[in-house]
Amino acid sequence: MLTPFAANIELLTGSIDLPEQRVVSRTLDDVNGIFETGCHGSEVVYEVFNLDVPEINSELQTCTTRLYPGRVGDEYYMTKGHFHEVRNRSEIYLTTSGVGRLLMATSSGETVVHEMTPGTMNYIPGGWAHRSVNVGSEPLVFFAAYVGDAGHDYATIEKCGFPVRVVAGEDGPTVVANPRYVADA
Ligand code: M6P
Ligand code: ZN
Repeated sequence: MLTPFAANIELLTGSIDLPEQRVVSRTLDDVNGIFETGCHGSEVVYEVFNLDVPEINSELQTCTTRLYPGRVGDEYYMTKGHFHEVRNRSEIYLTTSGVGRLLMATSSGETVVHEMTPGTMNYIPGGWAHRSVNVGSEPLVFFAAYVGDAGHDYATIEKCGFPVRVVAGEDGPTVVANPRYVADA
């Protein structure tokens, strides 16, 4: 049985005050291929601060994400995006700083896009891939909690892409169809 724990999260940055965290940092080199245009370099696009617990379905994994502002071509910085390996596992996000869009898609291509602003709680049901996009000029920071054994399936998104992209349009962030998307057969 786990011992209860508590953490203090800095809402503007997503920093967590516990030493036991596992930090994942993704650079432009790491995310090359997710944008229409290729991207290279050591600039950090986002960081994830994970408080790991056993990967079982009776526990909840929690983490914060700090997604920096920036663009590759006309697309805003975004996360790689994933399905859960155990497809029916759900997740919730709570945005604490910045402005973003949460892209969600099923394997057949049904798509839902929701806003992320401080105070927004997004519920991601099982079966929906998810990717977050920073459409603002400050870091987009959000807290996430998901079922312990969910796992991350990145391969399906790498193969199929997402049905939509978010690009900087004349009137601001615009959701457009991704012509290169293929539904997961
Ligand atoms: C959220 C959660 C994490 C995820 C992170 C970055 O915090 O969904 O599980 O790792 O976003 O997204 P990705 O793993 O797709 O790069
Ligand atoms: Zn997830």
